[in-house]
Order: sequence, then structure tokens, then C-alpha cells
Amino acid sequence: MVSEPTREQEREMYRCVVRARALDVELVRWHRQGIIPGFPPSIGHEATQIGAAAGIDATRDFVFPMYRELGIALAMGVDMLAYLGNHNSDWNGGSFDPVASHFTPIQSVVGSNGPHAVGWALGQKIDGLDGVALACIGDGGTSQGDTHEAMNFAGVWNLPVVFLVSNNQWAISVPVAKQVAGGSIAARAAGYGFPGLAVDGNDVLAVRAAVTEAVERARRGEGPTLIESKIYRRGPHATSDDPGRYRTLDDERRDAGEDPVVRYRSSVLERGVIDESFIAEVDSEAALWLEDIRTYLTTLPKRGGEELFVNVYAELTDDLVQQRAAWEESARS
Ligand SMILES: Cc1ncc(C[n+]2csc(CCOP(=O)(O)OP(=O)(O)O)c2C)c(N)n1
Ligand SMILES: [Mg+2]
Repeated sequence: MVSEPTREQEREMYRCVVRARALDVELVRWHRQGIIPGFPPSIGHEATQIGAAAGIDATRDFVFPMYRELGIALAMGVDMLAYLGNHNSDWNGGSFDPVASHFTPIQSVVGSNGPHAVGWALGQKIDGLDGVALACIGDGGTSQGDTHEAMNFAGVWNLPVVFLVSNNQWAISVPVAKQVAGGSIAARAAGYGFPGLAVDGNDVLAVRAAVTEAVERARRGEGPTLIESKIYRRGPHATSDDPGRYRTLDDERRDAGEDPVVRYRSSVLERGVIDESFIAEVDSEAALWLEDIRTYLTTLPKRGGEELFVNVYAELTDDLVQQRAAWEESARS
């Protein structure tokens, strides 16, 4: 049985849920103001992400995110300025330190982080260490061959991996019913020889309990678990997307379910874990925190375009040599 969170832990989870939502909302605005080049908001993912972060040990375990795990990074105590500094320019460099953070750079090649997590977990096993890899995958990502290979080898080698599938019901414009045959992602775990379960991903405590149990199991050497967290992507896929082209507001009202932030606020309020003055304190601290992040992002130096051509190949291909010449030409004009 997973132990209940303490009052302090719940207050901290509430703080993170509020900050994750507030930061997401601001980041969309900052994109519209030209401060960041693009962003995939996690609106609707907050309970899953804060609950999942509460289930891991940020000093031992390692998270392999996709591009939509801002709340996990936040709740793990990742340096958010450095993390968001990457979004300002290239998403993958800057001062963000993945090793110190136990959180890899965001991964936009859908499905590729599964094998990374499995490789890291194999390393833990070979080295006799007890870290657990948390692989974050979307419903769309489960269609990728990489995800199959990752789950298969995690099962074959009995590795310490928790596959957290955030089933937000959409892969950009493709609804889950159009790419998950059989209706259950959790059920697929049976084919890989490890447990799979579905949780209400709008419930912070349910996700925390599921991830804690899966992590404990992996740490005992009992192998992987697949957790399908059922949520709804309440925002656009990314700042470049217009959901109005493939779903209506009526669809959203019908399918979105309860807002996880509102739900957790009611839950902690009703149980007396927080009161109105704590809510106000968290909100005003969040506002100051956002102002600091905005100041930091707006004062970051611009990155040089020539960085596009370094750290990819030891020697540039002919195509890239031509592209670099074209870029230099346009930069001069
Ligand atoms: C290998 C690969 N194929 C296609 C894409 C384009 N793409 C970016 S996000 C995305 C949908 C992913 O959906 P899902 O896994 O459900 O994650 P979500 O965006 O809903 O969080 C696709 C197809 C990509 N980035 N990588
Ligand atoms: Mg999805």
C-alpha cells in the first residue's frame, strides 16, 4: 500500500499544480508577444504531471520527457529558468543541465524517448544501481515502432522503467480512436509481460499512488509497469496549432471532463489541507515568479543562427554546406 501524502506534501503539490497552469497560460501569451518561438502547452496535464513527479525520487530516478512535461520538471525542482531559456532559442542547449536535473532535454521525435529510457535503465541494472526511468509517452506515441521496441526490451530484460502514457485523446488532429485499436493502451502491457493499468489522470492523488507503486516495484527488481493516464488536451497541440480546424467547442465541452486544477483545489480545500488565505498566497507568489521568468526570457541574448550548423555532424554534408552558405548570404543582406 502506498502511504498517503502528508499535509505539507499536498500543499506543495497544490502549489505546483497552480504554477504549472499559470506558467502554461503565460507561455502562450509570451509566444503571442514574440518572447518565445513556440510552445506545446500542458493545459489539462497538470494532475498527471504533478502526481507523477510526486511518485519518483528526483535524486535517483531519471525522467525521459516528450515535449509536454513542463509540470514534471517544475515539480522535480528542475531549474525552470535554464529549462525555459532553451525554449527561447533552441530547446536543447543553453545552461540547462539534464544530468544534474535528472530530466533529459525535451524530445520532439515522437516515440524516441522510450528507447532512451530503456537504455538508461539497462545501465542502472548493469551498474547495480537502483534508479528507475520514467518514460513519458503520448497516446499518439504508442503507435510508433520505437515504443514497441522499448516496451518489448524493457519486458525481456525486466528493467526498472515506468512507461507513463498521457492519453490526452489527441495526437495533434488525430483522435485516439483513430489510432488505438481495441480502445485500451494499458491492455497492451500484457503482450510485453508486465502489468498495465489505467488511471484517472485528472486526479493528482490517483496518479501519485500509481506511479509510486510502479516505481517501488521497479526498484525491487520486479520490472516495468505501463500506466495509461486518461486526460484531455484542453489546449492546442502547440502555439502553431488551431484546434478549431478539427474539433468544435461543443466537442471540447463534452469531452474535456473536469479541469484537474479546479478539481484538486476543491479536493484540498474540502479536506482542510489548504484554506482561502493559502490559495491567495500561492497565487501572489506565482505572479511574482512569472514576472521573474518573463524578465529573464526577455533579457536573454539572441542566439546566433550559425549554431544551426554545429554539433550535428563532425563534417557537414554537401547539402548543409550549401545551406550554411545561403544562410550566411541572407544574414549579410
Ligand atoms: C517521429 C515523429 N513523427 C511525427 C511527428 C509529428 N508530431 C509531432 S507531435 C505529434 C503527435 C503526438 O501525439 P501524442 O503522442 O498523443 O502526444 P501529445 O502531443 O498529444 O501530447 C506528431 C505526429 C514527430 N514529431 N515525430
Ligand atoms: Mg496525445
